[in-house]
Amino acid sequence: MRGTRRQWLSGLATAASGLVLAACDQLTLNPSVQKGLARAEGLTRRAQRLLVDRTALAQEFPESRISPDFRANGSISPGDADYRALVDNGFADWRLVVDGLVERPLALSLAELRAQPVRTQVTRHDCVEGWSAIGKWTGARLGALLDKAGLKPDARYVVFHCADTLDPNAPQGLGRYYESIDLVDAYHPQTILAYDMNGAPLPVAHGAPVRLRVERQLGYKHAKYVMRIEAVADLTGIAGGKGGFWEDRGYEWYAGI
Ligand SMILES: Nc1nc2c(c(=O)[nH]1)N[C@H]1C(S)=C(S)[C@@H](COP(=O)(O)O)O[C@H]1N2
Ligand SMILES: [Mo]
Repeated sequence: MRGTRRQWLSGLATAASGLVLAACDQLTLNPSVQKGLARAEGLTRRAQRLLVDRTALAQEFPESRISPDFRANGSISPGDADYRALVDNGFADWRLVVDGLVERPLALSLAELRAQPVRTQVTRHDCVEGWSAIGKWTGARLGALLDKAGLKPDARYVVFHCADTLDPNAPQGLGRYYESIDLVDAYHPQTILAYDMNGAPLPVAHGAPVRLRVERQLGYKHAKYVMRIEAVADLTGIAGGKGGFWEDRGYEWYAGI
């Protein structure tokens, strides 16, 4: 046989790839394989759509649409002694703690928080109880704050620990409000720690000095009176283990709208 080893090798490769192609053709002609492929493709498309939807922006409105009466719900005047002391001092002693699975834990004063990357948005709040209201929110972008603290690789959720005891009859540690979101929502551009509402400092009824806005989810996810943001790998060890005050009482953890 004439020809170089290289030619022989490339001929072999061509023959082999032809075989692979033929095998693939036969496989893709097989109806049950076709069905399987179609299913896999459908799954991929659904998964992709979910992802796309989760990073999409929530609708924003012109200021003319701001509700003249934005209802306050859940805790509206926490009686917790620690919180009352903060209110009495105009929140001068308040510090937002960012800790857990982070490289550089933070403890920011309100002035320091106001100096962080900011976003303003006019959005609609939807409560599961069936009411909605539109408000203008200004606050620190959560993603930028988490980058400042430096998430460790095993961090998967952020937990918001609040100042208010919503259920005083619950056993020790289970009556405080808290919430959690995953990193997709934490880094969503509209996820902010709001300190201003409708152009004025956030009132106590709406969560002073800082409340979460996580615009792709229902009202109960929007933790008010945020004291501490904890990065965690899983939620099972916190309070009732379901990731939030209402979740521990049966609500869905992911409350997408
Ligand atoms: N800390 C805390 N956050 C909370 C609540 C609460 O009782 N305590 N209630 C939730 C619910 S059910 C809703 S609808 C909104 C109400 O926010 P608003 O008072 O600004 O209307 O806050 C959410 N965040
Ligand atoms: Mo709500």
